[in-house]
Amino acid sequence: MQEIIFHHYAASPFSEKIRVVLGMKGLAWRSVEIPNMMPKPDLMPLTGGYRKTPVMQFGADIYCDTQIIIRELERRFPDSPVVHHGGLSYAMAFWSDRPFFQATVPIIFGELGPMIPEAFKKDREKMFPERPFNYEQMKAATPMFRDQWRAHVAMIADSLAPGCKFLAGNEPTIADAHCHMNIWFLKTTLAAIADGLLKEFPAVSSWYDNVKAIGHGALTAMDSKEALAVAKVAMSTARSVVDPHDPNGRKPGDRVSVMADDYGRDAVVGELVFSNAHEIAIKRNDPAVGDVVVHFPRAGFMVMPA
Ligand SMILES: N[C@@H](CCC(=O)N[C@@H](CS)C(=O)NCC(=O)O)C(=O)O
Repeated sequence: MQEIIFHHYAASPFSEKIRVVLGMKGLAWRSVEIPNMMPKPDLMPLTGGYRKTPVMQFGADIYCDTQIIIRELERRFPDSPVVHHGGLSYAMAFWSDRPFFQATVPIIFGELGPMIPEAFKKDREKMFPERPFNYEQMKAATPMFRDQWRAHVAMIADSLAPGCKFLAGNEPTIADAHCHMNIWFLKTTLAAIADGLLKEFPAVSSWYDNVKAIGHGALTAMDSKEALAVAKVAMSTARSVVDPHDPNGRKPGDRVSVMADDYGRDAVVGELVFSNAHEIAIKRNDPAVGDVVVHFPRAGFMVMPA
């Protein structure tokens, strides 16, 4: 069986969501530490330009975005399912990844402001070209975002049943990972602010401790160069399939460009291998890795002819 190779960094909340899923599923995985800003010289040959964190690799198959990573982990490891309410749990990811995340980020950066390195600010301005990285503005807006953050946590509080360890009972599910991510982000960067906001919700704090206790599965470090070498000798397991319902009549072999529709909109260009309502897989080549197939979710991504 191909090893799970996970490209991430410790402080990344989206990575933490996946680390928790790996823990829930009790999986062993290889951990490749990537930089928290560009350049990412050993990641770009794999993704073809997608620069966000995290990325998952199985041999010569590369998965970009937590949505498709979760789907692929469920597909490859069906004996320990964590997604029980299929479609709607992926809808819940949008809540965690967009409005809840966008309320968490300014609270953190507004507070850390002057401590943030210049290179990091410049990098994030490139990722959000329409928005300057202005921590004074973020700080000024913090009261509004604290209100938002509290409202999102209240939604979690209202979903916890007395006597249950997790949101759906005594076994963890993907809902726990989605709900945990932003609380983890605030707690690990600004514990006092998080604890102040959580005081009102003691049940959320107990639930949070239960999710934390799941751990991250069994990880062993891998050097980024080794990950490139794994891709180079592997062959993608993706098979070419025509999507009979593609609303735009795309077919295998078409050259397409895929990019996120929110931020970090770097386009990845390749030849379509297969696509369906949930996933698009494109083949590309890089001298460092040979042929690889890069997989993206459909919701939240744009596909254009290249
Ligand atoms: N929709 C993406 C969002 C990922 C994301 O925004 N990740 C942050 C880090 S947690 C990021 O890429 N930051 C810039 C970087 O790491 O270079 C996903 O679900 O994976």
